[in-house]
Amino acid sequence: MNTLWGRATSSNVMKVLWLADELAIPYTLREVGGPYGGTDTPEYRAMNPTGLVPTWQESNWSLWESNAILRHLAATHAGGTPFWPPDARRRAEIDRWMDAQQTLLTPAQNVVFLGLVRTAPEARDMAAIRAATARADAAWRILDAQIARSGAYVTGAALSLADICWGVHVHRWFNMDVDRSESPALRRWYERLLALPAYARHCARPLV
Ligand SMILES: N[C@@H](CCC(=O)N[C@@H](CS)C(=O)NCC(=O)O)C(=O)O
Repeated sequence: MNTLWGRATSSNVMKVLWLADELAIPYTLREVGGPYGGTDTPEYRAMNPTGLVPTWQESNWSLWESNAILRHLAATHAGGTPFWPPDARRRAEIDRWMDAQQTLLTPAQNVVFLGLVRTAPEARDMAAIRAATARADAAWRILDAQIARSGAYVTGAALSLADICWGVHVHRWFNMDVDRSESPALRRWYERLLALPAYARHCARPLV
């Protein structure tokens, strides 16, 4: 039996919820992290020494880092191939955008999201939030240009793991009160994602 350890309000957990839904992978959700706690126990740290979520567990084997979990699930379940095709160049292009979500987007967007959504107004560092908004906007402009070139999805005509990695964040981006550049291709892509039942279920939630 599979167990997903995490909380549904986490963007990195949303990635796994979304893909598991697309591929009809069965699992039990064990709520840990954030207000649930439970990530400081020796048992949890033995599975995931970072103490973060998500962790994916298959009987006596477990895996952490959300993007590694996505690759593992796509590689081991029916229907996963279009999300992470075996062709080396196609796979590298998807991996590149997955890495860019972690290294380019998230360090900036996290400051904005945590500052505006999870920090009381009187405690906000607005200078830091404004600077991070500019960096996040630059990352989204890069993706906007990419989607304008590639067509429907991040790396082409088909939904892939790259869309999952950036897609969990675009709902937050369009629903925070921030200065955003015009990004028509990004907006059309977001609307395309909203039409996917698994995205609507797990990712298009009120921001908390
Ligand atoms: N690079 C890691 C980052 C994991 C991470 O930062 N998770 C956040 C939630 S999105 C977390 O665990 N926060 C503390 C908590 O929820 O207790 C991944 O992609 O899995």
